[in-house]
Amino acid sequence: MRPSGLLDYESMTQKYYILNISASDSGDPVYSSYTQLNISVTDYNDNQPVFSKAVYTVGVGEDIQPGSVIAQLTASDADSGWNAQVGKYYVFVHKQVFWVRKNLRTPKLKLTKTLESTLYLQQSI
Ligand SMILES: [Ca+2]
Ligand SMILES: [Ca+2]
Repeated sequence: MRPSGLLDYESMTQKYYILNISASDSGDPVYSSYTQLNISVTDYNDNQPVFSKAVYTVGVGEDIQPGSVIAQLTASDADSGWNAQVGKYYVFVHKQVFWVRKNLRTPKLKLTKTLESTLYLQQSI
């Protein structure tokens, strides 16, 4: 969800501003003072991780062994810092058979059990 506002951190080329501000009284003579205001724009988590493909399609032989890598998945996030860290991946269906190793930059979908017949896996995101 994007916050209402005019700033978009990802498209801003300048993320730091220095303002010189003065304050003057209305007396006679006029006295003034000055200060500096440093403004840094910080990132808001307004982008979701996006996989490199909408659909991954792989074929594996029936003799594939548990622990074998079936697919390598890549998701990236347009935000910055922790807001862009993609640290968790889940398999929503067949999670007893497949698992994605967590906390990896390029997670791999692995097999946990022996398949009894040729498997044609199609993972939709
Ligand atoms: Ca994000
Ligand atoms: Ca952002």
